[in-house]
Amino acid sequence: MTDILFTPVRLNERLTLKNRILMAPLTRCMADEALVPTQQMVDYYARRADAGLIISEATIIRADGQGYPNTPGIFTQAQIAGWRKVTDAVHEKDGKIFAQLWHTGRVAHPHFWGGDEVIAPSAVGVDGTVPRMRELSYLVPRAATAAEIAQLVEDYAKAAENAIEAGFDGVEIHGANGYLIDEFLHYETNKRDDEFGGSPENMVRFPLQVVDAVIARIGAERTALRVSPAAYFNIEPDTRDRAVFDLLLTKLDERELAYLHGGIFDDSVHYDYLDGKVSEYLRRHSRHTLVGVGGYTAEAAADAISEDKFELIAIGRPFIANHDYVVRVREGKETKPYSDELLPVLY
Ligand code: FNR
Ligand code: 8K6
Repeated sequence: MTDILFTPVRLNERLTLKNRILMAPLTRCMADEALVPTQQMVDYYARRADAGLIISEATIIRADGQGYPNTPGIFTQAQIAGWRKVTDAVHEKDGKIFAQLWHTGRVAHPHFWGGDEVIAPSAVGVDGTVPRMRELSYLVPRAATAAEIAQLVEDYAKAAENAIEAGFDGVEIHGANGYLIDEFLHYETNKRDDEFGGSPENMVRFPLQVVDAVIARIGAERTALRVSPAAYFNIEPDTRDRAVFDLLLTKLDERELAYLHGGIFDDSVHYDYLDGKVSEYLRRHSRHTLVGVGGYTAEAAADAISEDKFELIAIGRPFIANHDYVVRVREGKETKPYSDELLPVLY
């Protein structure tokens, strides 16, 4: 029984979702050379407009936030105009769509914007090479100065404003998966000894400044956040991170976010230092509307929502394999399995 997935949810005065199935943010590397969404992307998102909410693929807030080829941006007029076609097509089909705002921090590569350095909280490099571009090794970043951090906060706020101009219903700040914001929240990547590092109070400062700047620009009803309390991707866990996330979630409870979203690929994993799964940890420490994600079938998601483990479910890989995922679930039809071979084609 998946009926509960098809009950509407009121997030706040501005936003009510027609069902509880969110399309998870999914990087597809299909924007054009100017990082503008293409007509193919318009069609891809429009075909999935029956989701309660689409979260766009991660979209960079400025040129030096790029870490993968052909990821879209939202910092030029051409990019805003390209996204406007996507949001119009989704709205035409009675859908809703948020933009996921992204800066990859130390996972960025200057190859993409023709620079020569990368900035991050601290000069700690990530191992390895850019996916699909094996010749590009990651650089050791330079620690951002306080003035650069202030500029980043402003650039997130400006990107949020641009997203509204492009017709998005709101934004999800990408604070997960080892990218810039997440790098401030973990001891492996944050070794600063100024007001942005060294203690939980200091480590949550930049993430909260971004949240507050975005809220000030576009309103809390249209602002959401994704976080990864369990470091599992691009970053090494440290048990001291727990206190940072405890504080972050306490402080977020003083704000009114549209929702809080866990950043995880497999929510069945138990993390000792979180005393449970990511969704369980977030549920215990936050009063916000929670999005569960990570390896869920529709049936498992419906059970979890019935048991009040979270209110909304984000579906990632199955939405790549099934543009008609929502219809298939509603009609009790089988869904096609995901495989990585589906990634090179948008349909
Ligand atoms: C992702 N994921 C992801 N997460 C994110 O916050 N921003 C992004 O742009 C992407 N991009 C992305 C691309 C691809 C190809 C995959 C498979 C995943 C993670 C995604 O949102 C989700 O958390 C996971 O896929 C787990 O959910 P499923 O796939 O098990 O439903
Ligand atoms: C967020 C943008 C990422 C760009 C490409 C992402 C592709 C991800 C493909 C799957 C990666 C799985 C990583 C899972 C790690 C789990 C470790 C326990």
